[in-house]
Amino acid sequence: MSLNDTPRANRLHIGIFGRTNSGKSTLINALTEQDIAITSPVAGTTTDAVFKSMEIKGIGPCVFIDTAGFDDEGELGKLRIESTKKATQKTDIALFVISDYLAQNDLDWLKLLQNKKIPIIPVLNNKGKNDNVKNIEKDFKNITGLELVTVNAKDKRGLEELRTRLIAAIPEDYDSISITNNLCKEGDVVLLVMPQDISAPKGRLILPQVQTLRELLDKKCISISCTTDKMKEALNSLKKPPELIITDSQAFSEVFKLKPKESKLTSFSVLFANYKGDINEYMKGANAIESLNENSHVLIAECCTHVPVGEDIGTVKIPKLLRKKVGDSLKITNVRGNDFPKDLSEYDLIISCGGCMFNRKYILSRIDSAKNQNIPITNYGIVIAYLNGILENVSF
Ligand SMILES: Nc1nc2c(ncn2[C@@H]2O[C@H](COP(=O)(O)OP(=O)(O)OP(=O)(O)O)[C@@H](O)[C@H]2O)c(=O)[nH]1
Ligand SMILES: [Mg+2]
Repeated sequence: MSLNDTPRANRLHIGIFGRTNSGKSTLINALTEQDIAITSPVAGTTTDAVFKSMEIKGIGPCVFIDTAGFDDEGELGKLRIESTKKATQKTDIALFVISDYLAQNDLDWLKLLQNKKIPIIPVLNNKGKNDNVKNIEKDFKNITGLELVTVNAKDKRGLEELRTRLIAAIPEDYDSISITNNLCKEGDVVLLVMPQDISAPKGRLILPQVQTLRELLDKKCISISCTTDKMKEALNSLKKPPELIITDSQAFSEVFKLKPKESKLTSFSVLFANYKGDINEYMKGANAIESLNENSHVLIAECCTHVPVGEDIGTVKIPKLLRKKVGDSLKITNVRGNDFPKDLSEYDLIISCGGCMFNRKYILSRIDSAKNQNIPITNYGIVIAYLNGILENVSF
């Protein structure tokens, strides 16, 4: 990602689903007017989901996910299905491509997408073979209740209508989700206390900080930033206490001690818990810490795949805090990136990171999975605030 790009996690994710050879990759190339996906007459050309960031006329920044066809033949078929299922977890809108009459596995997959409440735009890629387009369209409508958009991906026909349907399918609240919500408004002074310790990347700020700063500027707030050791001076330089103070979870207790009582306090992780996930579910999850005992098993899921530096939050800080409270024999498993287990039954609590590298849809799908299996789930910032006894002082 270059600094000029909209972060991938913030883009609308459009997943393309369909049987092998239906023309999914060809359609992506046509829509993006680029040769970004490999196409061929061999079924199973795309074997793993491919993510491509794109700017689309009328839609803006988005990510196309070219998936592997979901036919289930052979061992490769099984792998394709797994990778395509994973792609559904990140999909905001699904293009569902057929090139002929519906088959049973089309229907199964339509149902799977519908169950996940993903808006679906069904596309008939008429490769020029079907002179019975009208019948296919009618048949499709009768069976699914959905209206097909007919295109010819190779000749780039029908794409305007498809774009219109795509724009109409963008979830209404897609752009309105905010990081700081009602915590501050135009003209408010917001103090950002951001320790730049050993675990901070060299020469730059981490994504949640950059995104929060950008939002504050857009909202016309006055943002002031300092490191923890300069917080007193920063406060003294102001005529009145800031409306809001935002800090890192790790600096929370220190900042809380210095905080003027008029100022609200929150952390980047708490803000992102709400922005990227479901804070109410996380609050419930934090309460489950009380029922942990020495035989409990906790899963800590980190999205980033970076190699931990210094006192990493997920592998060092949180385990230390938890074991101090619950006991040394508490079992903790750490996973990274996409390796989130499907079966969560062996865990008593799941703690997820802020999710800055993943889109909201994906984090919500993790929360859903935990909810469905009745396993409490919470996140880094909430746990640290809870274990430091300051959760009731956090604003969100
Ligand atoms: N004539 C014609 N051929 C097409 C059209 N769309 C796709 N094809 C051809 O159909 C074949 C399969 O297209 P792909 O885009 O690779 O299909 P896919 O759905 O991505 O297939 P997998 O990656 O194998 O799942 C290629 O040879 C394409 O050139 C079309 O609109 N017209
Ligand atoms: Mg393909």
